[in-house]
Amino acid sequence: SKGGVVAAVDLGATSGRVMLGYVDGGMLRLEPVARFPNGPVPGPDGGLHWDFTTLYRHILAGLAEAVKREPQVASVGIDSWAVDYGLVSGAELLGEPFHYRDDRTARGVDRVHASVPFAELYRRNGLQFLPFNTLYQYATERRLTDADAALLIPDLVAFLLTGTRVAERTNASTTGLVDVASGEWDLELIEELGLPASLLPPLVDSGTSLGPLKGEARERVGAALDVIAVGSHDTASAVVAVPLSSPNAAYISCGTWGLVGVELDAPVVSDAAREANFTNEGGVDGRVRFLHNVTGLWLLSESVRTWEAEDGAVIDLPELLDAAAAVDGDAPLFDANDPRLAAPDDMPARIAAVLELAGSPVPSSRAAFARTIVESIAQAFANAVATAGRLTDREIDVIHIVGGGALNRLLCQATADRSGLPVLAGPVEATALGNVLVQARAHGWLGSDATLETLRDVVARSVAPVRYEPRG
Ligand code: LFR
Repeated sequence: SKGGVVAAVDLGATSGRVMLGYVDGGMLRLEPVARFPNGPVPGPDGGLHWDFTTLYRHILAGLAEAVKREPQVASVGIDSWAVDYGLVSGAELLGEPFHYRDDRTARGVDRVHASVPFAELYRRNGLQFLPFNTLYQYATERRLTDADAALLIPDLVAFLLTGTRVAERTNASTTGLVDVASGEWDLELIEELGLPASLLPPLVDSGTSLGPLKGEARERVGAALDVIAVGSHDTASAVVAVPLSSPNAAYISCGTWGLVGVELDAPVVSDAAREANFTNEGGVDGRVRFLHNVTGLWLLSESVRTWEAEDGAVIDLPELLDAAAAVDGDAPLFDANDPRLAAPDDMPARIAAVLELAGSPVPSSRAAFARTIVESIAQAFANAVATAGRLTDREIDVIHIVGGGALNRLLCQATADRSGLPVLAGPVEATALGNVLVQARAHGWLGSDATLETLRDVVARSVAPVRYEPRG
């Protein structure tokens, strides 16, 4: 049967990777090629930015290594976290992109809501309120008039590689400027907000070829690889690779964030959905990712980062989680989505302050602290699953956890226990798998009429999930 090999670039908030994906006989296998760190960096303006220049260098080096290992590689797809963008003028990037955790967004929220109230925005763009949604960032952006395009991170990478300027639809849906009903730029809204529509490139669906690598990129990588638009929002690619085992399954894509929800054919923008802060993000093939952002492993990774700085030594995470699992008694809980925990640095102190203010005991050991974090995330997951079921009139009967969180056994078991539902954990690399599968389909390797269900069958055949039963 048909098959081949493609490359996937997957950029997360704490690390990026380049992988090779082998598709053959309806099976799929990933091979890691390069992994590099990522995170917020202070800029000369005092703001929080991404070091995109370094990320891009890693991407080129990773792709060069992929081509060296596998000269037959047919194409590359790029996905990343959502909402953030780079401004370009001609071929030049105008400064390092802002990080969505930069606090300028608060000003943007006030400005946007002063011209278009949130309830109206929700009816039009279907997005849950997150202070960093791109439209709020644009409202504070000083350099818009210097630019001739605003490109979301994966589109920016694709542009630097190929010279093609597009906005891939799944990620564009997170800007807040796409009409949730039509899937097109909401030109009226863009005008009401005083934003230049000319900065926004044409929307394309995943599966679209953006052309071959050009110029310096082609030289550095050593091949004229074709770039194919995938579900360029990492969460959209992850949802492609959830091996949904029931029509009433919920999913949690768990990394830095825990994206908790269900897949729908049509958006739900009811008052109840708005009040529960559920989003209608664009999925691959026009599906709707009806979900809620829960602050996920960010709480743990930021705590670990603080402790490592205190110790001047690396912490073994599996060991810490084993110790956390062994802690006796009820762990005190806090609201994982507390906005006071959104910014980087001093996470243990800030969680302790939140617990104290609520009159809860503050865990005295790191193990007990980790336990409290994981149980609080699991409780927020269980609540969001229940809400997703209520808002869509579904009797949720199983939860799939994909992404790095699927490796966290304490979190998976706690989610099963707190929701009363079985948890199926895996695949861990769902995002890269979804990226690869959309490319494989574009090459015709999965048959001429492959649907998302066909793609999920490939995942189900290739990766066996780990099952966690709820304990009474
Ligand atoms: C996950 C994710 C979420 C998005 C957040 C910020 O990596 O893409 O879906 O809300 O990051 O971009």
